[in-house]
Amino acid sequence: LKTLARSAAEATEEAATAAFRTDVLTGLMAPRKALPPKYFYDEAGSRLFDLICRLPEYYPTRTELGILHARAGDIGAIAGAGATLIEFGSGSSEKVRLLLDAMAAPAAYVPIDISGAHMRAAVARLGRDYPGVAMLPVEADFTRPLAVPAMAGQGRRLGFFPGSTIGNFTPDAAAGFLANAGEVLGPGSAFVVGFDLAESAAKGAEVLHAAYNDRQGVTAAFNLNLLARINRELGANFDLARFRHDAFYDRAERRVEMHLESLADQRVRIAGESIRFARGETIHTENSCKYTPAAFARMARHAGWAQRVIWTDPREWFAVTVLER
Ligand code: AVI
Repeated sequence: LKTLARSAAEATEEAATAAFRTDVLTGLMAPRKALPPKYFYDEAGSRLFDLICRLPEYYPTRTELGILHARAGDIGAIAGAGATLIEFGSGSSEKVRLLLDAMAAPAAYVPIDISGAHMRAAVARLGRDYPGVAMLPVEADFTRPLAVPAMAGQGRRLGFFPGSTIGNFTPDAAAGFLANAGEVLGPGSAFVVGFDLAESAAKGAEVLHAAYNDRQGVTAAFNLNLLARINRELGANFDLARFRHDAFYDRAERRVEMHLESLADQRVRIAGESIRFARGETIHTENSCKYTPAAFARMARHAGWAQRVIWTDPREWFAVTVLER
C-alpha cells in the first residue's frame, strides 16, 4: 500500500513538472516573454513571500489585517453559527485566525493552495490551536475548476480570498474566478475578498512603487527565484546575475507590473531548448491589478455576486468587501 501511495504521489509530481515545463517553454518562446505568477510559490518562493508581507514598504498585508481586525465581529455575524470557512490560496493560513476567532462554533476550515507542503505545515499548526474545527486541506490550483470535500456541518459557507491575490488575475480572469468561486461556494454563501486600491487622491503612485521595490531587495529575490526554480526543477542554466528585477505602476492599466530584464544578449538552455534573450528584453512575471471600489463592485456584480459591504482603512489604501449570493 505504501508503494502504491508513493507512486501516486510521484505521478502527481511528474504531472506537475510536465505542466510547469510546458508553461515555461510556451511563455519563454512567445514573442513577448511571460511566465505565470502562480509558479512563484515553491517552498523558497512561499518563504520569500512571507518575508515580503513583513516588509515596511509592503502595506497590503498589515493594512488588510487591520481592517479584518476591526471588522471581525461583523464578519462573524454574517457567517452565523456552524459555518464552513473556505480559503482560496491559503498560504500560511495566518489571517484566517482572525475569522475563526470571530465565528461562532465554525464547523470546518477548507484551505485550498497549490503549495502542498507549505499548506500542510500551516494547517498542522492551525489544527493544534483550533481542535474543534475540522481541517480539510485541498492541494489544488484554484485557477482551475476544483472539487471541495463534502462539508461538515449545516452552516453557511463563507469564502475567504484575502491579500489582494485577486489582483494577480487580469480583470477578465478575476471576473471568471469570482463566478467559479460562486459555483464552488454555492447559493446562500458569502465571500470575503481583499483587494488593493488604485492610485487616488488618498494614495500616491509612489506608495505602490515602493511596495514592489523594497530597499532590502526581498521582492527582487522573490522575482528572481522564479528563474532559480526553473534551474532546479527543469535543469535550466539561467545565470541569475544576468537578470534584473523591474517593477512599476502603470497608471492607465491600474496595475503594478513585475518583469525580469535580461542584462545581456544571452542564450539559456531549458528542457532541451535553447532560448535567446536580447539585452533589455524582459520576462513579464506578474500583474498586480488595483481597483477603485466602484470598478470592483461592478466586476463582482457581473460575476453574479451582490455586494453586502465594503470597508477600507483610515488611509484608504486597501479594501475588504463582503459579497453574497
Ligand atoms: C500575492 N500577491 C497579492 C502579491 C501582490 O502584491 O501582487 C504578490 C507579490 N508580488 C510582489 N510582491 C508581492
